[in-house]
Amino acid sequence: MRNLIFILGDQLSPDLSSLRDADPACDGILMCEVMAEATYVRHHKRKIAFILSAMRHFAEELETAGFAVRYIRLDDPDNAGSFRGELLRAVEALAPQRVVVTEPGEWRVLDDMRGWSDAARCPVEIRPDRRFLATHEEFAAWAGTRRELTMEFFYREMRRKTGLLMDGDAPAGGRWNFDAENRKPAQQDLLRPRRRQFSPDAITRDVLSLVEDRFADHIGRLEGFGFAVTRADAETLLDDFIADFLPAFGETQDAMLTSDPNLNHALLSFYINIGFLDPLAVCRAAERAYLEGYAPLNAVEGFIRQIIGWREYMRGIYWLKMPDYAESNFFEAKRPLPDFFWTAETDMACLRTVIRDTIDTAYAHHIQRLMITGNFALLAGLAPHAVHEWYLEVYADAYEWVEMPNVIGMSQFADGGLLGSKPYAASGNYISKMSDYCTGCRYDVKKKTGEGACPFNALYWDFLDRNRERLSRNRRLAQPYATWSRMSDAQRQDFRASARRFLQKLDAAERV
Ligand code: FAD
Ligand code: DLZ
Ligand code: SF4
Repeated sequence: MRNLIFILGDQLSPDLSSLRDADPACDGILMCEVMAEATYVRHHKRKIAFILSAMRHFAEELETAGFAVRYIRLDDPDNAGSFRGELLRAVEALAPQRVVVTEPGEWRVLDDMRGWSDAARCPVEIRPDRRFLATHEEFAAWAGTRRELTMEFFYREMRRKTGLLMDGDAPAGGRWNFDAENRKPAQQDLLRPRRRQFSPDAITRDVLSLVEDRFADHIGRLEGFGFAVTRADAETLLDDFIADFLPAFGETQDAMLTSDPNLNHALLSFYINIGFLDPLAVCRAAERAYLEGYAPLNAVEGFIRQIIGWREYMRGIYWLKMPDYAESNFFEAKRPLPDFFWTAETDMACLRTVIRDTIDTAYAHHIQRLMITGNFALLAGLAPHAVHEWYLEVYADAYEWVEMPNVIGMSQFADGGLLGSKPYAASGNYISKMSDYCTGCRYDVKKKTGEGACPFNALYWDFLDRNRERLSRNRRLAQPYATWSRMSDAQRQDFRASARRFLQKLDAAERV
């Protein structure tokens, strides 16, 4: 054998760099299902089932293309349990001239991978992942020239680089960013099309029973599993999104509704991150909808910005700052996550709804992740590393390169503002404005303190008060700090006492 090409579970793309010059006549493929990857955090059952089924279908695709695939299943009695162990077994069995692999999406895997060549006594070529627009070097060069790493400026570079939504050198419509038009609350829309679900085929059914059997104690439900597990089906979902949801994607991007957790979001991150959908092709499809007059500019620009802006930027930050980034803890927050993060058993309707949906579907949209669970974790002083592990565990689109900067940086401000200019901290008023959660809540969002008051209200002021040293010089927080200063001493004490009572209940594992 010439090359043994090792393909990881989130590298399911036929144009992957490790497959660039692959020749079925002399190269072989290695893919393996290993316990180490399913348990380094205790991933949601649905996430494990999705990845394993997608891997098995992709292996079939490669076999149809003529490749010999060494596919190791989780229940293979000789399974070594880890990437390294399976690589060593494969090298011993197949004696390739070299191993070729595309760089992984997580630092811990790359760190291990760097030792594979010595361990296997075989050259290992690690190729860059070309499924992103900016290379690590390009991102580092961009970052190196700036005092502040503002995403908006990076995004403009990516617009210029790709030509997406550009009229020559100028942005289409005369503005780079139409976000101001994308902050409306949502109304119930009974005509909103339903999401397509795929019935599990024989491969998926096998995987579902394997996961139920091996990971019964992991979070999540498998009933109703309807993910696409092939590239072709993921492309159908992209077509559905462009036709049915993109036109209205913009306006209600930040809104939340109890009865309609997805609104017009794409639900495509699973497929983009695993390699079924090419991010640039997704953006070109959205741009086409705009050029053909099918979707408005505010929607298409907002959508494209998430992918060539935020997604690329997050990856850039991750590789620029790892491994130290994982331990960032600007506020020195230490509190463990309350149990309700795994059970949804809380009286706070906003958290209960989002966590319940997360347990059921391994999905929540951006504002639910940022302004409900993330906001609560920030205000309640939960330890950012534990918060990061929870997000990595529960969402089916979560891989460290994208999850960690979103959690540690954007949501928890644990990097002290490298990534965001102010913490995404909000009181109940924001949640009440952008969602209908408060109408079904035991707490009263209008009540500031005392029995029955929305906990977010006191927690918000207490968070600002307790972190005054760290935050009061932040110009974007001047207004809330001025409001805090104008309050009477008694009012401030009331907020502090209310927050303290709530946090004591949390620490005592009482129901909140
Ligand atoms: P849409 O809202 O429809 O957006 C379209 C696409 O844009 C997404 O599919 C995704 O590819 C991209 N995108 C949007 N926002 C971001 C962002 N902030 N960073 C990177 N890409 C983005 N995204 C992940 O892919 N994996 C994660 O583990 C993850 N963890 C997150 C944790 C927190 C605390 C927060 C605040 C955000 C996180 N995100 C993560 C970003 C975002 O929430 C998801 O990408 C999005 O909800 C996926 O759903 P969608 O496909 O319906 O996205
Ligand atoms: C997340 C995951 C899981 C649960 N299982 C596997 C697996 O069995 N085999 C595999 O190749 N990949 C898996 N993955 C995805 C990897 O964790 C991912 O490829 C690395 O974290 C690098 O991003
Ligand atoms: Fe959440 Fe407060 Fe609204 Fe209840 S009242 S749903 S706790 S914001």
